[in-house]
Amino acid sequence: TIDYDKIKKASAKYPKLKEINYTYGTAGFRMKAEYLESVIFRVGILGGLRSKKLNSKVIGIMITASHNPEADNGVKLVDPSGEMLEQQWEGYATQLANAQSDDDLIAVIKSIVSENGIDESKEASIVYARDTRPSGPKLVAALEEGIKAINVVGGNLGVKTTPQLHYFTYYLNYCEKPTEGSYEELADKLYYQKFAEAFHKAVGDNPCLSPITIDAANGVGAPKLKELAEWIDKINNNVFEVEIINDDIKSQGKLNFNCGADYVKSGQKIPTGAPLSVGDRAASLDGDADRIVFYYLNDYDGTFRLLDGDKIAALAAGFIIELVKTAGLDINVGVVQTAYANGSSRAYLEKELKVPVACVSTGVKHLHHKAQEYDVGVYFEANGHGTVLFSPNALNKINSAEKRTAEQEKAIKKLQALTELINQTVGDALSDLLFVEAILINRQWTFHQWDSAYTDLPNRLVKVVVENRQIFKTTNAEQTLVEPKGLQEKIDKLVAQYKDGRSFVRPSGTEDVVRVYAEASTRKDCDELAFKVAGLVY
Ligand code: NG1
Ligand code: ZN
Repeated sequence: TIDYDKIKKASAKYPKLKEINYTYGTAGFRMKAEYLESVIFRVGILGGLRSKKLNSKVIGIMITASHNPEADNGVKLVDPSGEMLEQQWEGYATQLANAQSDDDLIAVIKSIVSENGIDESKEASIVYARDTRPSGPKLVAALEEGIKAINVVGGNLGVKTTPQLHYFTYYLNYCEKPTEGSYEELADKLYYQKFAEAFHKAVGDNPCLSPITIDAANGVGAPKLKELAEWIDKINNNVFEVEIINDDIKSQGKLNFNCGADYVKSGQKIPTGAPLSVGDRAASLDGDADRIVFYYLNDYDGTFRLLDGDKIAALAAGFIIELVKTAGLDINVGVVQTAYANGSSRAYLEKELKVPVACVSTGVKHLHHKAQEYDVGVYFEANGHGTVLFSPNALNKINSAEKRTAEQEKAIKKLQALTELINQTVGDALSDLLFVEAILINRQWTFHQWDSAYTDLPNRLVKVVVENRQIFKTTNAEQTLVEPKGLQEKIDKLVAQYKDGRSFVRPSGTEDVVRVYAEASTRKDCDELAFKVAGLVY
């Protein structure tokens, strides 16, 4: 049961910083690490309440600030299925974090208990992990105090990628509960085993491609990818050759610094420590290994070519559609994007692949939920975060399909392998890496061949610091401003002056800025459009 005195006593050690107003946003709580101790203590309590509410199912908690600077940190909760925390509970998280005193905290807990009819006597359990940030251990200690205060069983997974935590949370709830071994080791072992085996199945006996260089952003992806690659080699060491760079997780100040997926995507340039030559293949992970972007140098002029989330979605959708057709299955495939997807990618998907494309608001949960509406839902944010969801209906059809010809049988087996190779709980840089590599191996494609499906329109994303970003209100999957009044009309007028022009403005959910996105048929036009729209906002 819940011992409110015990919570109150424990909470006294983690007083809320008076002047800060916390918000559980798109990526949970995220800010300078020193402001987070009280919040994370309280998140431990919230995890316990959520587990009790869901009949003792295991809740996941991840301590990370992803691609943000090393001095930042953050925390988010993961629901039993491995998905993000349900929206209504984000509100509870914000309420708990902002309770000013220990008494206020108790009052908020009691109100959550009564609003949800929570049975206080229910058992509860939580698994938690952190990335490699130096502030991690101290924050884990605060989390453990919160977990203890509400009398919940906690399983420390140690240092993990965000997607590993999601996957293990799902595993504990929906697969066989392990009876021996430490959770910390199992969360690695079960993960490596699953994805290494699925990779081999998906690759079949196709010849392997040239080595790939992975920039691990000096984060947790480095040691995890190294171990995963060893598992792959143990089965057959002739299939996948990876060289990991920016793998220094010991030195301070290196995490995400001038490297990683976010640096490469926003700057459209090579990370430091990556001497890239024409003919090389490379990719960058972010600090918690849930995003990946690929790149190479063009062989005729040596220019930098980015293969971002949109390109991954096009590759994945194209291959899956082909397999479904060959297999003769009645399965619909859809792609979900945000407004940041390049206009050319959308045109390619709709006109060439003839696949329905939905556009939703920024934030993984919006994409994930929309993707669940299709038999097979492919979703990727342009920044490289995404996955493919196979619905129970699709899995059923794939697993019970009649195999009339050898060709059909091959296509069905391949589809089966792909359903196992993609981490369906959340976007996962390591699983996505293997998924992309498996498709390229099947197709025997170079990066250039993959890239040639369509050419990105020149685009620009700029941040504008404004006095109050809350006054910017949007509709139409964030592509149209309803407030401040009159601003959208001005943007429309500007956009109309440029060939293939498109631009939209929205407040960021993770930073105190307004983002302006623009694309147009030439680099010059695009930059001019972005600059002019930013001028309207400022
Ligand atoms: P905001 O700050 O709301 O634009 C950013 C990314 C999202 C997503 C979230 C969560 C862009 C333009 N926005 O959101 O795609 O990754 O962070 O981390 O890349
Ligand atoms: Zn991340």
